[in-house]
Amino acid sequence: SAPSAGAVHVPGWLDTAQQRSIVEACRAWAIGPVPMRSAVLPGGHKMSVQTVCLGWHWQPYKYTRTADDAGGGRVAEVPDWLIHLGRDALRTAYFAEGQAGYAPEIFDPEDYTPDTALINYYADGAHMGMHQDKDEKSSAPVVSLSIGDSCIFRFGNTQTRTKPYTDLELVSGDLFVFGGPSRFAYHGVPKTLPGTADPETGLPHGRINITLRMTGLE
Ligand code: MD3
Ligand code: FE
Repeated sequence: SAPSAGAVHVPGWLDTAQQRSIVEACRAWAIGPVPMRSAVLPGGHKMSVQTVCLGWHWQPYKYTRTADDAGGGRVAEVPDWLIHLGRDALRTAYFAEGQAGYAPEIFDPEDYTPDTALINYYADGAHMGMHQDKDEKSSAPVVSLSIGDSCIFRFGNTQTRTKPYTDLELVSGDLFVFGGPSRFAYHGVPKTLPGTADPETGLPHGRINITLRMTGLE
């Protein structure tokens, strides 16, 4: 379905086996070369979400090659299989026949080479406030994959962090693509729904969200 131009939700896009292998990869990335951590905002607030990055290291509000706020190491590369999964996500979201979000003008999947992936882990009680993703120097779509506990995802507008917004549930296996005008919309995760994860994915507790992005940096 398409709540706004360029935003396409594909429920249940990843099957259980795919989710299980992604969870396994995330468990390895969470350990190193740069360990998963809660980023600290410039005002001193420590985010409740924990993040590990691939390709580029995100810290509020910039991308660096080395994790100078987390030990100084260099983050792991984005693996080819994840880049290919991102292209496949765009093909599904924008090009699939009969797809409500059909919008081939937004971005050609064959040109999609995400150079960073942010892996967010939500333990029970973690949330993410309303924000825009503006640290990338590219308007290429963001691909979002959800695994584990369901969450309430709040999708807003490009002007303010307040209403109007739409709350929807993201479930394990869901794909969401944010391109075109939706790319710079405010969004957040007011809460997860603990106890809703299927242990068959390898993540019995908590929620993982992976976003693939093109930073436009070199
Ligand atoms: C809409 N993550 O990492 S994913 C983030 O579930 C982030 O962890 C949330 O917001 C999460 O920055 C939401 C959905 C999402 C991701 C990026 C977007 C929605 C977006 C960028 C632009 C517009
Ligand atoms: Fe975001």
